[in-house]
Amino acid sequence: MTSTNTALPPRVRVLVIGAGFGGLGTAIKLDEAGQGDFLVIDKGDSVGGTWRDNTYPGAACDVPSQLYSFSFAPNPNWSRSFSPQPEIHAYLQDVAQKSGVLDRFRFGVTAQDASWDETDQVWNVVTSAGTVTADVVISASGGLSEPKNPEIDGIDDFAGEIFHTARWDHQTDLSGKRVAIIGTGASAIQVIPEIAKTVGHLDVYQRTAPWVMPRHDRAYTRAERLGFRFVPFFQKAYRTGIYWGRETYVPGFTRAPKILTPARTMALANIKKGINDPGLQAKVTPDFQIGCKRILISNTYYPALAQENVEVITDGIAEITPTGVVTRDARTGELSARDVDVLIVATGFYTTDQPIAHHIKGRDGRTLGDVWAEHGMASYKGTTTAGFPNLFQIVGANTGLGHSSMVFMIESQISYILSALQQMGAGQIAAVEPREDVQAEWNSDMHQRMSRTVWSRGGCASWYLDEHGRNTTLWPRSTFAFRQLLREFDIEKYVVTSRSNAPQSIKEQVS
Ligand code: N01
Repeated sequence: MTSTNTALPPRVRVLVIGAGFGGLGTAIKLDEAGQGDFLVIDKGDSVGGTWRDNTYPGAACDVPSQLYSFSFAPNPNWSRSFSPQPEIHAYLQDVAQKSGVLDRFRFGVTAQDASWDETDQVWNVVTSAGTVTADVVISASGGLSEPKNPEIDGIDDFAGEIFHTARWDHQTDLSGKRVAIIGTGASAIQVIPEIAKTVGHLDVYQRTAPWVMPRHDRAYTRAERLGFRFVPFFQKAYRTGIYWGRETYVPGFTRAPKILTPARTMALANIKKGINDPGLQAKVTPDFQIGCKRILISNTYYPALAQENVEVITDGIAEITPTGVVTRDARTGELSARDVDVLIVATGFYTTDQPIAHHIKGRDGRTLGDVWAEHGMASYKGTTTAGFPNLFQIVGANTGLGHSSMVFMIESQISYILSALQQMGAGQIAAVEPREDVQAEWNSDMHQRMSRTVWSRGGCASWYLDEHGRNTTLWPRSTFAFRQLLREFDIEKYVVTSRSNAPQSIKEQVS
């Protein structure tokens, strides 16, 4: 799906960065609303974002695709309850083709620097293929797009093959090799059962044991698939059922972790079912409250760890040498070295310090990264940020979920942004940015709510928390509350610059 026409228009009304669920959904809805003057750029070679990039063996979604898909583009062809990555990527490519918006997508183009021009009230965005000027920038680059490599002494000197799960090297044949994987998060627990089938030996470096529940995955029956295709409302009812089922987790995460006790019981039973050895059972039993980190789902992870050719190593990694990994026993300090041919890092993504934030300069010339370095990511409704006029972020601060579909959140944000653009267009408005007091109040509410959650009180460290220990990634309420709050653009909460005043930068507040 590489765009053949790579020349960028120098001027557009809306520039969208990223062509994953967020960027593609935005483009389709802009087009539908008659706001066709937009450009979408993406550094990859097709739509899909994280579902294009994460091609590791076993990659699949842990939210059923009936819900993890656009509400406006249902797909009767999902093969299973939890779709594998290739199906999700193919779905997004299909939706993109059918929507007729791809002529405004440019692939292989990286946004390098975006700066707000206060005089002309526009964004100037320097990309790898030239500069684009836009009234509005929508950053949809995703919260899980920049792989994070571990900072371990000697890692750069490893002489074998080394790669991150999100940049899987399909040229490397793992058959019969000595392989090590660092990390036991959502990506690792999907990779491990797949590669354990063929590698000679697998060392699994576990820093923290995750909670892993059974995965109720199955192929859809022929009757179900026919129903999805031909029976009106069947698929919609199915989707609605999944949505509300998932939503019942929210009180357990946000207020009363005791509600998650049955999940804990199921996860403990999952360990016993998959592993007989009491020593290994103890090693993989988490020591924090379930829900504090993302709850994982797998039926094959524990049986894979119990295989003869797999070893779980819980000693901390002291260093990586050109030939392997050296660990240190926490009690005795004794070092042990294990040689490997291939090292896989499954160590997650930059979430609270997203690299793109360091390339977006606001009204006073500071980058989002500079502003957020002081107190952590902060925005209004996870979408707009004081000091950054006409910048909208999809999957911004405190919009992530641990229990349900991010596509639901993304669609809520798209409708909010669309409402903003409509109001700006109708009122001849040059620029909007949230009032500082409004943003401060929003974030204070977020963090007050956060203090009661299992993510803050569950006794774990996680990628949800930033370097200040604040949870700036997750949404601490129901997803329908989010949808309700973003139903319409609340312009009264914004500093508004009218077009006639724009050159003098005179701001007037509409109340
Ligand atoms: O990354 P992670 P991920 N030395 O950050 C360990 C989504 N996702 O790519 O727990 C040793 O969860 C780290 O250890 P610890 C989903 O939202 C969804 O797996 O920090 N170990 C952890 O075990 C998910 O949450 C799906 O102690 C180090 C692991 O690396 C998010 O992506 C599938 C280390 C990182 O786990 C990220 O998942 C995949 C170090 N220096 C991903 N640094 C599905 O829908 C880190 N670790 C199924």
